[in-house]
Amino acid sequence: MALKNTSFLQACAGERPARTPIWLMRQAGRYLPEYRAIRSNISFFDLCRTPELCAEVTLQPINRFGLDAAILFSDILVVFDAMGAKVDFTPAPVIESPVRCRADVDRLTFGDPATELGYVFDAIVACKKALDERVPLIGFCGAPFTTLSYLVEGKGSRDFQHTKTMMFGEPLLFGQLMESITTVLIGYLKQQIASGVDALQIFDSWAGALSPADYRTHVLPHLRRLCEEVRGTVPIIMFARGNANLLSTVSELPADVLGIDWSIGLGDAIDVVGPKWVVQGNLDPMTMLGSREGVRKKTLEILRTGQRAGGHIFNFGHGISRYTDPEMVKFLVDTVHAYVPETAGAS
Ligand code: 1CP
Repeated sequence: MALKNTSFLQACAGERPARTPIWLMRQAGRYLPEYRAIRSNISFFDLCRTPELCAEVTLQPINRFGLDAAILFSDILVVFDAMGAKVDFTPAPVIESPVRCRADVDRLTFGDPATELGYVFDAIVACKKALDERVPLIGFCGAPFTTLSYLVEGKGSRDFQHTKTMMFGEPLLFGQLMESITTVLIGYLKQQIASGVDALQIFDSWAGALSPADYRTHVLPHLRRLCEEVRGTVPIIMFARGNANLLSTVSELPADVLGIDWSIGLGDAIDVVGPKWVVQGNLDPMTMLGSREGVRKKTLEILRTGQRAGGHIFNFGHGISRYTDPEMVKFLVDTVHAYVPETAGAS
């Protein structure tokens, strides 16, 4: 059976499908009443561990909006089930015993994701079945640094005190932990591919905590290994958020698509990474809390600018806000799909 809508995968490959494809980071989630209805009966992590419900939630935005790709409903933090770290959701994620020293690292287990995260792979199979080849399915993981930061800080952080204490104070330990995490992530993404995902996104949501020099020294080699080992069968989207000055460094990675956050104009991002890269992004998701006219204007600007890149996938520059009106999302998707590049009909 072949996919019915290939526009997203075509764009990943640097082609120009008839319509610019669109999907939205965090498209399955709290802004949707049908998601909140399911969540009212089950905890967040239990939801992640119930494949049939993951499939149902994954398909909710697909059924409503006609997006061009689905993203697996799961979380970057479930991978801790393969590392022997316990995470709670109260109501934001919290690691039970943060990992701060050598003894803490030694207590981690770094098991085989193929056996420890079976519920994720079952969810992928359930999603593919429910999607019935309508659109591709995107799998994902947190990048090594973002994953490590959660382990070390124990939760979200503003200054990354503990992560940087380890990185600058015990660079060997930091490097070993990055290496072990990366090995788990490689197995995890490979098993996602084996289970049927059509593309992968690596979320380095906390990349912006680091200077470009430290990112290059302490993070880039691990990301390179991750991309190199996983690459080949499905496209990889690399999304590093929070500091547009990291873009030129990130563009050295062997990925297929670069996610662009909203802190930089898309045109400036293309100037930095070069016209060959396929880019994904980058509407500020908070624009959706304003007027339709504002959304339309900014969306058209991004679509026009995307024509200058090696390919363009429309998305937000970070996850959708839970306060977004689903009607506005419908308006956005329709606006993107109605767009015809100015050059397309020119003689
Ligand atoms: O119902 C709820 O209250 C849970 C809210 C929620 C949802 C819907 C969380 C908790 N995670 C998710 C789903 C999720 N998370 C997806 C599903 C697919 C989709 O995009 O529709 C994905 C891809 C993620 C990835 C994720 N989780 C990231 C990377 C993306 C980003 O936003 O930067 C991060 C940082 C997380 C951690 C996380 N999980 C949940 C929350 C509230 C957070 C952030 C916590 C923090 O900043 O400390």
